[in-house]
This record gives sequence, C-alpha cells and structure tokens, in this order.
Amino acid sequence: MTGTWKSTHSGAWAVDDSEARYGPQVALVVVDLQNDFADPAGSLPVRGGAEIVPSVNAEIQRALAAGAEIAYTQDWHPAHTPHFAQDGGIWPVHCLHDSWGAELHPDLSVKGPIVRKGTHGEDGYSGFSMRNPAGGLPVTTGLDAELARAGVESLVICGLATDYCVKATALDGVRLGYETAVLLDAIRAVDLEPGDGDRALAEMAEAGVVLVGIRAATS
Ligand code: VGL
Ligand code: ZN
Repeated sequence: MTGTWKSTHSGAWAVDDSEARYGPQVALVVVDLQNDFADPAGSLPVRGGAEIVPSVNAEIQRALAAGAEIAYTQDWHPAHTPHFAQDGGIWPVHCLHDSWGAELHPDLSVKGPIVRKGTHGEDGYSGFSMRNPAGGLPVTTGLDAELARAGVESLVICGLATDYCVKATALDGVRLGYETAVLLDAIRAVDLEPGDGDRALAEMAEAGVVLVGIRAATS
C-alpha cells in the first residue's frame, strides 16, 4: 500500500485516512499494551494508557478486514536486567516475565503473533532489536523476520509508550526500510519530563515517520 500516506513534511500532522491504510503488505504493530503500562495499578503506569485500547481494537478490526498482518510486542524482563534502576538502569521493575504486569491488557484483541523483548536481560526499547546486557551488542527480537516472512513493506504502529518503545520501534522501522506510520490517537507517552511525548513525535516526523490522525490532548 505504498503511497497511501499523506505527507507530513515540515512536521504537520496528517489527517486520518484510515480506510486506505491496510493491504496485504501492511502490518499493524501493537507495542507493549501491557498491564504494567496500561493499568493504573501497574508498576510503570502511562497516563491514559488504558484509554487507547478501544482505538487499538478498532484499528485491529480494520487491519483484519483488509487481510493485513497484525503483530504484538511484549516487554518481558527477568528479575534482574540493566534496564531496571535496581541494576543500574532507570526504570522500576516492570513487565516481569510470567507476571500479571507483563500480560497484554485483558481487553486487547489479540489476532497475531506476539514478539517478546528483553527475555534474556537485554536493555532497550525497540520491538526490533535490544542490546545484550553483557557488551551492549544488538540482539534482534524476531519481529523483522516475522514481517519479512509475511511480505510486509509498510508498518502502522500504535501502543505504549510514545517516547520509548513506540518511538524506538518506529525509528527502527524506518531504518529497516519500512514505510512507517504512527497512530496519534492510539499512543500515550510516559512523559518523565513534560514534553517528552511531543519531542518524540517531532523526532519521528523528522526521521520520516508519518504521524496519522488527531494528536491526543494528553500527548
Ligand atoms: C517501555 C520503559 C521501559 C515502553 C518499556 O514500552 O515504552 N518504557 N520499558
Ligand atoms: Zn521495559
């Protein structure tokens, strides 16, 4: 479906053209829509995280109707990883393997493969590639292989969080040669610093990611 995106040169947000988005060479990638991020009782709650579930599910229906591939990423950490503050990183313990917090949100419609990241203690954010805890070398997650197997050329990305895993996944998507779009009403930011979400959007637009839809007021 090359050529269906509206141009966002100079950072202007594109208008939603949802009906035209999907085809067999397009994949919807739902990033880290997990309890620890989406549920207010989670260990790293993203403000408004659960609010996006209905728009993500609606998007999943559109993708299904068009025969598009749908893939999910899942943050899946061991008890100790340089990703966590207790081990030298910056985050509270979250998305511990096999825990409630790591489960995908219970209302999320799951219609495709789930790709886990961080399983062996890797640090990082992208759904495509993380860094080996010893030495920092990149470790691929299997998402690129999964998409290549399905003949995917374009990505539509949504989920959590705008300023970390959504951004890193979208930037890697562009680097790997996918035409990459992000859905503004189906993402939310951690905003450790106010404005992080907006800066992430600007960074993605600058890299050639097409920002689609209406930007959420909460950024
Ligand atoms: C994420 C912080 C730590 C994310 C994952 O999914 O955006 N953020 N781990
Ligand atoms: Zn994490």
